[in-house]
Amino acid sequence: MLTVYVALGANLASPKAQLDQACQALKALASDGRVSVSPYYQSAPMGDVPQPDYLNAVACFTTTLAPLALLDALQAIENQQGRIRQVRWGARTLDLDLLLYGDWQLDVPRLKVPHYGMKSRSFVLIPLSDLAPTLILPCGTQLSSLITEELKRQVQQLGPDH
Ligand code: A4P
Ligand code: MG
Repeated sequence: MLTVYVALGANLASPKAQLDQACQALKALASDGRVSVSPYYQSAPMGDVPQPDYLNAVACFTTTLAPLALLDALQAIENQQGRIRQVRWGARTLDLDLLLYGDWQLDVPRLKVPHYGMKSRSFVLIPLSDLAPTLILPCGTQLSSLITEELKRQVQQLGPDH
């Protein structure tokens, strides 16, 4: 049984409802049915594709699923919530990226963990550090060493009444 971290992102079709629904769905993948979820953060879209702002969060749970079985389960949740893959980095109802699978480092055609973009993305690092402020990444980097004031300025935490 391993602890895993999953990044959630949505910018279409009521993003907050999409994240709420995904957090419920993730409970089915957790060994004890429990999922810890960070606050939700709004940010401007990364990349050159014109699209609405994103809502992002990070979820953490323990699981007995093997890495590819977990990826299959995450993609099934994306599909259930109406994800259509059109443009890479384009708008989506729900994106679930596997950030960390225990302290594994894995690079196979369908799955690379740690997730390739996680060390530079404010909308991943800030919610991840809310959940696990003392986390050390599989490469040995302390998560806290990656959190800068500039990164914090790029995301806006959603209040509890949203
Ligand atoms: N794949 C490999 N490793 C992983 C992993 N660790 N987790 C493969 C999940 N999937 C992984 O992903 C393409 C393929 O990556 C999968 O089939 C899987 O086998 P995808 O979700 O179909 O495509 P994508 O999401 O368009 O590509 P990608 O590279 O995941 O996009 P990103 O990097 O997630 O970027 N701006 C803000 N503010 N917030 C965002 O969340 N997201 C994106 C998408 C762009 N701009 C954003 C945000
Ligand atoms: Mg993705």
